Amino acid sequence: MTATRPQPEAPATSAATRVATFCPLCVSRCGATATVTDGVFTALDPDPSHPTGQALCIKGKAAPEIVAHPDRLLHPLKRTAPKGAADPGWQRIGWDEALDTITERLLALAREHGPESVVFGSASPSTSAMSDSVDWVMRLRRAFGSPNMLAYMELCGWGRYLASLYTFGDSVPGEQPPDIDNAGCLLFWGYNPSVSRLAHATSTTAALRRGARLVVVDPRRAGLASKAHHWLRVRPGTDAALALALTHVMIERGWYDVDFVRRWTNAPLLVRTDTGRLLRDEGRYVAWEEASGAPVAYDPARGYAVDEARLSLSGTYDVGGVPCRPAFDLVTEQCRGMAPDVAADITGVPAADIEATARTLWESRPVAFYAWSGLEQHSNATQTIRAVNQLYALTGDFDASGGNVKFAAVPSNRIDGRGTLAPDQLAKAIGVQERPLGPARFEFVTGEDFYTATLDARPYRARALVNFGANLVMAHGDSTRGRDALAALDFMVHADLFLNPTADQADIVLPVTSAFENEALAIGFQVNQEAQSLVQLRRPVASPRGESRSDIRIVFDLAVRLGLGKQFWDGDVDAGLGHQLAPSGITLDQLRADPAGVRVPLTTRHRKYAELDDDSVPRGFATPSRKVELFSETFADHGYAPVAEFIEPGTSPRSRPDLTEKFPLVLTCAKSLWFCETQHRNIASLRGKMPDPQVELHPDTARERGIAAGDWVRLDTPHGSVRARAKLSTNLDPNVVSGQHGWWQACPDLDLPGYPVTGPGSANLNAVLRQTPSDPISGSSPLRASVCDVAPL
Ligand SMILES: Nc1nc2c(c(=O)[nH]1)N[C@H]1C(S)=C(S)[C@@H](COP(=O)(O)OP(=O)(O)OC[C@H]3O[C@@H](n4cnc5c(=O)[nH]c(N)nc54)[C@H](O)[C@@H]3O)O[C@H]1N2
Ligand SMILES: Nc1nc2c(c(=O)[nH]1)N[C@H]1C(S)=C(S)[C@@H](COP(=O)(O)OP(=O)(O)OC[C@H]3O[C@@H](n4cnc5c(=O)[nH]c(N)nc54)[C@H](O)[C@@H]3O)O[C@H]1N2
Ligand code: SF4
Ligand SMILES: [Mo]
Repeated sequence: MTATRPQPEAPATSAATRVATFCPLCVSRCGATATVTDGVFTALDPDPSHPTGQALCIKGKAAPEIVAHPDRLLHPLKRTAPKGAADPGWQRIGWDEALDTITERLLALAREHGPESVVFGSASPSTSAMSDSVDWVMRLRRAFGSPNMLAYMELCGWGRYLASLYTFGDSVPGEQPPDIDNAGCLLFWGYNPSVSRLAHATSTTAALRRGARLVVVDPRRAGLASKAHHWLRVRPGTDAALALALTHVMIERGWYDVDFVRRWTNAPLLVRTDTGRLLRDEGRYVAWEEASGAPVAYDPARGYAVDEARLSLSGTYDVGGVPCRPAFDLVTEQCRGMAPDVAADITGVPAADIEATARTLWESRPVAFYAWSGLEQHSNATQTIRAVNQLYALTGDFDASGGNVKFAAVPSNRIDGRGTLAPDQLAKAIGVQERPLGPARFEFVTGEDFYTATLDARPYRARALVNFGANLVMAHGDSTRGRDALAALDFMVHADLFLNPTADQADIVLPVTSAFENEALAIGFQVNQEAQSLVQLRRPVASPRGESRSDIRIVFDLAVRLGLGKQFWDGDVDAGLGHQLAPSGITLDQLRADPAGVRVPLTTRHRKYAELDDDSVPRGFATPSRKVELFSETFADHGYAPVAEFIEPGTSPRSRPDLTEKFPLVLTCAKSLWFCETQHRNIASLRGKMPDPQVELHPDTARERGIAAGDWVRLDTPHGSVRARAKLSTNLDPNVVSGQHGWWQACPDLDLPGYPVTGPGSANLNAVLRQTPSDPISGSSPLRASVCDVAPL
């Protein structure tokens, strides 16, 4: 079918050429070899000589089909019908008209309402080639003056990048990934790399072969869970209870690195029992020295005056008439309240499994962990992530070989403009008033806050969106509200390879090249030291379809028109990339001459927190106390629990018994192997593998409802119904159901239908999920723990 399609124009070559490259379609960024036959990009294969090239998934192999797809956007478009109309009445326009219109509208809005009224959006770099260019979009946003970036930070970046800052002062596991090659035990918590990050899955399989242990915490026995030494089938959204119970066992049995806890966490610091705050003595923190029975001051810039081994971790001590307890005593107490039998009742994980897993974690150190979407999309996300981070801190394996390691990086210049926005602009970030520690503090706006700003002018009206690919309407909960919000904007630009339900609300649509038609720079591939040491410039292996342009080209051109050329090398992309590369000593010419990339010899340094600073004091951690903060005074300052706690999900059978009669089942979701998020249902070789939306449920649950495997069913939530086909899975808890989001697109090649975004016949899970009640700290949406029922259709 695909062979008969018109093929893109391509550079003239005589026969099959093979070009070293990498696939940027998802976070894995697998090393690959592209085949170009008679000028046409025909195949993508794994390149085992590349540090992420052991395997390619089926989506990567379908890359030529994606590039050549007849639905690709080929020209800039402008809408001619009013917003909200069923047909936007797209009319082809030229690039000059498109860019001029955008420039004129954005400048007018900035003049009249401030640059903050313009929000910039991006598809997640984990599910698109926006990893090539998202930093440039950030630079443009900041140069323009807007503190508002809409990029799913609250749905899958928060825990990995930002929430962990409050415990470790570092982005763990985002920028400090598991050292899978050297780990004794891998802990995957709400993470299924077999689907979501192939490079991690292949190295985990190798680690298992050499005898590493694997612990998987997941309501579904998916991917590597079937090979795990412990698979903990947690009830969705109760992971904090499980983490606290595991920590309890570790503390009770002494299965934790007490030396690390004393020296490198703030566990010894005294907490006043009267105020619940850390005790201060002339501004310094205070701990208790066991032997002398006296308080000891702790100054982050100088350390303790005594050896940390002497510091007390439990008990109550009188300091100047105030009873005080070491922070660790509070942690211990919090965990004691979640003993395995208590946690078993909440989480559904048998107490014996909790005990056994704690033992495995201790006995097969070093432990390396990854936690992702399973923990992110919850009303209790931040405290859950704190609880998992706390557990990890107790292993003592932070930045140790085989733990979570910050591998050495090739030196480069930051290009995202971080730190350039003035404080008064930062203070206008949408959501920062309500959640001062949340994503808005880091210039990310949540979906819900963006919709509120647009529809209700709170805290002010968001008037424009400059959107690079993101399919907001399908990706955030409450698609109807999303569509209304976009329709309410004064102006919207959408840059993409394909139209989607979000683009339908745009004023101007810009056609973007696929990753295989443009050049892109990758400095490091993250997963291990070898990968981090590779610098590669992906070469185009096909000519741009139609008039499409790369995201970077669009950013640079817009910047120049907006009068921001100075920050963008007057539109010279090569000069920008050269600036980014400069500290590495590598040039663009060098990279163009060798598409396989340049490997920079780098050595991993471990336990960098123990390295001494200029004053001969250990560098420690980038937190206020310079220690791993098991007790977060920052949280206490904002009225949040300073020690990790479990909170029942906001919409669950326990928190909402009023809903149980109609919606007795717990609903969660997971990604699909065959598609990235809401994309790729139009690609025949992928859709053929998974023709219909699916919902997984237990055979008993199905039988009780008269549902057989493969039946079309109705998935009912308190917010409506959507359709899917039943997949029966004996491994699921009979009370838990797992759905899929992202179904809207048709595949005419296979005669397979699309689905309405909302209303009758819809298969869009997010039409019947909501963004609230959200996590009070981050605004994370509860997409992974809510209630539902299933009925035959
Ligand atoms: N219920 C539920 N909802 C979820 C999730 C879930 O697990 N359950 N997951 C959430 C998560 S983790 C995320 S990250 C979001 C994902 O949401 P998005 O980041 O919006 O990702 P996609 O839905 O894949 O849509 C990506 C869009 O970008 C376009 N695109 C692809 N590559 C490029 C490129 O290089 N440049 C440009 N300009 N456009 C490109 C695609 O054609 C597509 O239209 O969804 C969230 N929504
Ligand atoms: N093939 C493919 N790859 C992708 C993507 C894709 O759409 N398709 N999307 C990309 C993006 S944007 C992201 S963010 C990553 C995400 O990568 P992952 O986080 O691995 O993705 P998920 O499958 O959504 O979630 C992981 C696991 O969490 C489990 N889970 C669900 N609820 C809970 C819970 O309450 N607790 C726990 N412990 N686990 C739970 C699910 O059953 C699932 O197996 O993948 C990226 N890679
Ligand atoms: S896992 Fe698949 S889609 Fe993702 S980068 Fe690798 S080949 Fe591409
Ligand atoms: Mo994501």
